[in-house]
Amino acid sequence: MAPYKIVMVRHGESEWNQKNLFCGWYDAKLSDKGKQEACNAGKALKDAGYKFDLAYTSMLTRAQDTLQAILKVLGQANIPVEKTWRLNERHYGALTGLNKTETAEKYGEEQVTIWRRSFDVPPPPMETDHPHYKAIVCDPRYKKGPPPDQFPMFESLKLTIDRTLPFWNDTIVPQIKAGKRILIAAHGNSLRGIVKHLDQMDNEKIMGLNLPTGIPFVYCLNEMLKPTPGGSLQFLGDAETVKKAMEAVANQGKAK
Ligand code: DG2
Repeated sequence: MAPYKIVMVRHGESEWNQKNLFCGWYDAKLSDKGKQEACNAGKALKDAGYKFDLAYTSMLTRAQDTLQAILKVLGQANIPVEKTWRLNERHYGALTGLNKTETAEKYGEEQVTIWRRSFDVPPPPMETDHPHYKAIVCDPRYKKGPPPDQFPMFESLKLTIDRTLPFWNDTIVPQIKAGKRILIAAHGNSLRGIVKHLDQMDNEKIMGLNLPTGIPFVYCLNEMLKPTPGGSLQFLGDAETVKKAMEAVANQGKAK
């Protein structure tokens, strides 16, 4: 048996996922479907016998509400939860609030795929006159971090990984090694960064990974915290449903 196991989940569908808008650091709420997905994730974990000692999530409501819904179903609403901006979604810069299909129609599907899935090409920066600039930058939840000189105005996957991995290495890894059973509720791209790291995926391969909303996935790790054979990215859901959900995420950036 693998010595360590960790469970991660992308939040349930948000109201902005539903409208197909680039969301990033905008604090969209869960849609009704997303709330149901979060409860279903809790049921799937309960049926599989999971219990947790600790949970981690981002500063964003959609991930926090997903986590709470899951913990409620598990009867574990009181376990310690740490929230950090380091698990936030990647910052989508100037694209924040734009419709993904309309953006593909305007700039081309190829450009949108580069913005959504390339490793190190960032979206254009969010300028101070962007309609959501103030709501994000002046949000009191960020008083304790990131420091003003590190507050992102855009992020590629690479930049997202650069701020997520220190938290993984310095905070989560010691708890895994201490034998704590951990659940992380976060976002499509902050989790893609962790998956890339764990599976040592190259920059090309990570482009093809689209994480579905609200379907928990498990990693079984050895003493070196490397995935055991067959222990990578095991979704708690039937293979066909997961495949379709992943394809649907990939297709969000297609023109009509
Ligand atoms: C989505 C991911 O983030 O979008 O920011 O629009 O996981 O918080 O819903 P999430 C967003 P894509 O990278 O899949 O376009």
